[in-house]
Amino acid sequence: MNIRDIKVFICSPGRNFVTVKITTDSGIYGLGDATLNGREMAVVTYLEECVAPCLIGRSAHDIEDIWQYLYRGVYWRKGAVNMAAIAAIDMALWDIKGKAAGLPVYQLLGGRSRRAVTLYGHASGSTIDETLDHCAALVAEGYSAVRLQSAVAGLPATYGVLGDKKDYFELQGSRPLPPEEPWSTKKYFNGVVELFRRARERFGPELNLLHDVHSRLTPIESARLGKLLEPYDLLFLEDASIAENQQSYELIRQHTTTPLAIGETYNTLWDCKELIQNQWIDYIRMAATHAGGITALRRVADFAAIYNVKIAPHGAPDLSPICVAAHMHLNSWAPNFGIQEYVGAGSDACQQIFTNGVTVGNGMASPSEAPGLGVEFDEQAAAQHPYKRSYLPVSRLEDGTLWHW
Ligand code: EZ4
Ligand code: CO
Repeated sequence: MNIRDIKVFICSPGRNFVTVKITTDSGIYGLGDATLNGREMAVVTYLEECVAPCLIGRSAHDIEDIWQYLYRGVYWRKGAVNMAAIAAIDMALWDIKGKAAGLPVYQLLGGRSRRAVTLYGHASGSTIDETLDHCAALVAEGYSAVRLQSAVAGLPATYGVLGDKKDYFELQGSRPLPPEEPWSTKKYFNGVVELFRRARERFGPELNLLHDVHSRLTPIESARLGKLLEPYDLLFLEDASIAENQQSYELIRQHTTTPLAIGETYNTLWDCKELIQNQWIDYIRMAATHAGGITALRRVADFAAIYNVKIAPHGAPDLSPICVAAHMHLNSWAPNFGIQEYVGAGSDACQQIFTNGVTVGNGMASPSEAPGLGVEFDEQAAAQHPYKRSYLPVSRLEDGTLWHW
C-alpha cells in the first residue's frame, strides 16, 4: 500500500483550515490537519514543496519511519511550520492504517481506557454576569467543566472576549492587519478573582472551573493569582506565564496549589521536558496538529504519565475537526487523560465540509467507531469557501510595549 498522491487543501468556512489528503495505490486515503492560525500558507507551501515529493511511492504503513524522516531527516528540527506539516502527514497515515486494518485509531493505540471523554466548554462575556449566564447555559447542556473568561473593566478588549466581534476566534476579516489589544495586569487582577468568587457562589462546589491567562503574567504574578484563586478550587489555571525558561514554573509551583496547565503552542516534548519531569505542571495541553501528530502526542502522554501529568489537548476553533477526531482517539486511549477543551462543531459550512467525526452530548465526547479517524472531507464544499488572510491579535501594555498575546 504505497503513497500515490498528497494533496493540500485550504478552505475558510468561517475560519481557515489546512487539510492534507494522502491517497494510496490501494484506493484507501487518509486525512490530516495542518492548520497553523495566521500562518496557514507557510505550512501549505512547506507541505507541497518540501514534504510531498519525498513521500510519493513510499509505504503508507511506515508511519514511524516517515515521522523520523521528516523530523531528524530534514536537519532543521522542531518549529511550528515543520511540526504542523509532520502532524498532518502523521494523522493521515494513522487514518490510512486504521482503514486498512478495519479499526478505529483508538484501537490501534491500545483500546479504550474510559467510556467517554470529558469536555470543558467556554463561557466568555463582557461582564461577570454575562460570563456566568453563558456558564449556566453550558451546565444546562450537561457540561461538568467550564472555562470562564470575562472582559477586564477599563480595557476595550480582552483575550477571550473580543470587543465588537461575537467571538475572539472568528476570522479577522474586517481587520487586514493584526488587531491590537491593550493589557493591564493591575486591572485584570481584581476582576478575575471576583469572577471566580461569584461563580462558586452561583454554581456551588461541584462544577469544574478553569481559566486561561493566555501567558500575560510574570511568574511571580502567576504565583499570586494561583494563591488568590485557591479558595475557588480551579481544575486548572492555563498558560499563567510563558515558560521559555521552564524553571519559571518552579517558582509558581512553590507558591500555589492551584493546578497548572500549559503547552498549546509547544511543538515537541523538548518544550516541556523539565516542566513535566519536575512535576511543575499538572496538565500538558499540546495539540496533535502543532506537536507532530498522533505519533508524537502518544509519546508525550506516556512520558507525562510517569510524572503524574495528565494530557488536556488544546481544543480551540483553529484546530480542524480532523484534529478534534485525532484528540478523541488519543483521549479515549491515554490512561493519563485529564480533560478535553471543546468549543462546538464550528460553522454550518464547516460541518458541511468535515462530516462524521466525533459524537458529542452531555458534555462528553466519543470518537467514531468507523475505521481510521472517522472524519470525511467534502472537497467540493471546501472549494466554495476559499482562503482569507487573517492574523491573530497582538497585545500591548497601556504604554505601548508589546506584550504576550
Ligand atoms: O488563543 O487557538 O485555549 N485556547 C486558546 C486559543 C488560542 C488560539 C490561538 O490560535 O488559548 O484560543
Ligand atoms: Co489557551
